[in-house]
Amino acid sequence: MATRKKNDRPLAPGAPASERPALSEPARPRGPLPPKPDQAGPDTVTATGVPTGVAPEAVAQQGKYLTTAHGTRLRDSDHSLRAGARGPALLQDHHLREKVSHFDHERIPERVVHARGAAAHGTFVANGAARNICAARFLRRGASTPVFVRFSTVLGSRGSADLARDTRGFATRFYTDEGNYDLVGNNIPVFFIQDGIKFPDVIHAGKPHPDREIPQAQSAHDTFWDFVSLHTEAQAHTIWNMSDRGLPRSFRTMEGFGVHTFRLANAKGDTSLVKFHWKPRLGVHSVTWEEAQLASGADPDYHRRDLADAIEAGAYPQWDLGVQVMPDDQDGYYEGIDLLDPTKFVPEEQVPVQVIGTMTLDRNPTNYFAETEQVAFNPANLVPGIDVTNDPLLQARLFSYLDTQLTRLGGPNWNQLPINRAHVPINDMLRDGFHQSAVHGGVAPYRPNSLDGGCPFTAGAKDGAFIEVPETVAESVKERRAPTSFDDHFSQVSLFYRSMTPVEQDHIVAAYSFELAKCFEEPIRVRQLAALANVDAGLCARVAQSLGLDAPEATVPPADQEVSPALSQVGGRWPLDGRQVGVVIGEDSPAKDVSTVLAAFDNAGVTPLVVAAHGGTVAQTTVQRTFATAASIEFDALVVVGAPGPAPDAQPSVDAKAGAAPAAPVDPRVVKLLQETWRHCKAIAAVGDPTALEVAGVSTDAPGVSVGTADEVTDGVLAGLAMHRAWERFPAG
Ligand code: HDE
Repeated sequence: MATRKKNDRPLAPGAPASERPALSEPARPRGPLPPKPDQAGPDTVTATGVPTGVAPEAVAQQGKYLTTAHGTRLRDSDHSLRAGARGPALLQDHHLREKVSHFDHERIPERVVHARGAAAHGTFVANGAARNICAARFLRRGASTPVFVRFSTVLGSRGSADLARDTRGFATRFYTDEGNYDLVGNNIPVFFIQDGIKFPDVIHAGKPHPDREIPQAQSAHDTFWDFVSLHTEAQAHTIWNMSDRGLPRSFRTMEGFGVHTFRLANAKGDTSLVKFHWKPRLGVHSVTWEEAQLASGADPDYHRRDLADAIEAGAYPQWDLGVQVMPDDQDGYYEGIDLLDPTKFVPEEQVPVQVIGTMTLDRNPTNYFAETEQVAFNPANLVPGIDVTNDPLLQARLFSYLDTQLTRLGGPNWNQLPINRAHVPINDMLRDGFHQSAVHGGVAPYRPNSLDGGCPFTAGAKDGAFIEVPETVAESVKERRAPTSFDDHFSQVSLFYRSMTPVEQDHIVAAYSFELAKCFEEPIRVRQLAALANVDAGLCARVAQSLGLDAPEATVPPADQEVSPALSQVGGRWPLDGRQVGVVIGEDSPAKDVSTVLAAFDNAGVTPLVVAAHGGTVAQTTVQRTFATAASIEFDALVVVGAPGPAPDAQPSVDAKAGAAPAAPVDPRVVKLLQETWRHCKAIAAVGDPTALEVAGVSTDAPGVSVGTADEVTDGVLAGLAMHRAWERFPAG
């Protein structure tokens, strides 16, 4: 119960106003209240990385004795309490009921989109380049801010495969000293729709068919293409999905984009409009469609494993955060591009990306559920200096992310979960609700109040308050209408296709051909071809030919012929950190050559994985993969040292005496590894004996293939890895 202050007087019913206590609020803030439990930092080091004084084992449940949820030590957790060893279980068994009942409720609803994801902790360090345009303190030169990043696919369920052709989420939380800032972006800079009211439509169309719930995690089906061919503003995003961007090699090799235009304000209140970009230090790389399909079977956790393994190996992925800065004349256009239309991007040749800081991910989550699953991002989590614009897609997101957590995380207090807590004191007046873990002090969670000394007080600009940028709202007519500039659905789609290299265009043609061939309804294929005719006549003709349909004529005037080379991801030489090379050896492989190859890769920061016929030791080397467990998709290059030999269990055929062919000279599983590596245009090498390559049909003088001494071939492989793929070989039969 509240303690009354000395000068408080109970108000007599009907007392004249002159006798009532003064109603004015206290005018000055008093010192801070003692911290409430929910204001303390997260209980575990995993959410903050900062010691909290709470022993980790106290919350990690790694203490000495097993207890019930209420702390009573247990003697037995393996047998239920029964009426005799062979008798019925007793209702009295509290531990049985507690254990099974808790298990029954272990699952929470998965995210309605972006259900499948993987995450990591890290740090963002600002270089100060944003000082003239943004007042946010975490962008000051040298400021170091803890971050948590979750990458995801969009369409698939939580248990779906990582390498589905899809957009990837790239959501970053900055735990700044002004509160949480969430940059909830994607690996594609444009979106399917221009207005958030269409989001349920595009997602319903992309998710599995409602009758049989197939197909899982993919867009190659009728409802998706039905929608995007009818709602042609979706073509902007769809072509990125059909390009190599839909199949990242790794989360570490993806760009990230804020998508919308945001408004930055500096300390003087001057504003500018920006697009956010994350640029991976390792470059942007993808896998081929065949690899994606193989990975979906052989290793559905391909991206999740890659991220965790790289961090564990010390190959910490890094991204530079950059901004394209446009003047804010409050009409939202820049040289003919509508910056409020999220289906449009600003070519980097037109407005260069300026780097404002670098993010390093260096710590894997301790517990997937507590951190990766329970993290709840929200584009409305902004800090002073960063504000939203009137992009109608962003405006709807400002509502959706808070709303969805009420169901997914079971109530309004999800922001108290360790991974969601800001690393600053929280002084809200939100109270009660499911799973309230704070024990709030005070008696006056309302404003104005006098009983808690008027606390908490509102802050002014000088105290670091978030103040919306004053913006003149140009149109004041209440209406459901898009501006006419939103009607251009094709010009940038054409620009994107034209800017691709020939091999990237081949991939796009193949992707449309595959996806549309998976559609049952011919009118949908025909309608999508009509959309492609407005993108590029050549693209349309090639897809039409593959489908066995006629290519229609364009219905919109042709776009201009400019290109944006920055859109292509082919070319350049890139760091090798965390790349993996398969090293196939046999009993007769010279141990010296094997150790030379392994040492060279180790020194280059590349992880060699030794593959042999059986586990244990072969050629004095520890084996990491056998012919049965190795899959080409986990290697960025393949080296065969000496002759790997025939299958170890290959027996002479019973017909051998009758003159049948002898056992194959190279194990067929090695041949398959080589053939796939060849088709996927990865570097291949043989130390000494090239027999295995020849048996597999690998042309030894093709780009990206080297045969020679251990030193020669490792140089060749490292050069091939730096270029990612020898695309000259594509398509390789
Ligand atoms: Fe999201 N989106 N979204 N989205 N989104 C969610 O929030 C939504 C959009 C993005 O790793 C949900 O907590 C609406 C654009 C990412 O936890 C939900 C609209 C972009 C993630 C939601 C959009 C995104 C989400 C599902 C149209 C790129 C995963 C669970 C107005 C800029 C975050 C959740 C994570 C997640 C709604 C459009 C990115 C339902 C209504 C555009 C990366 O609130």
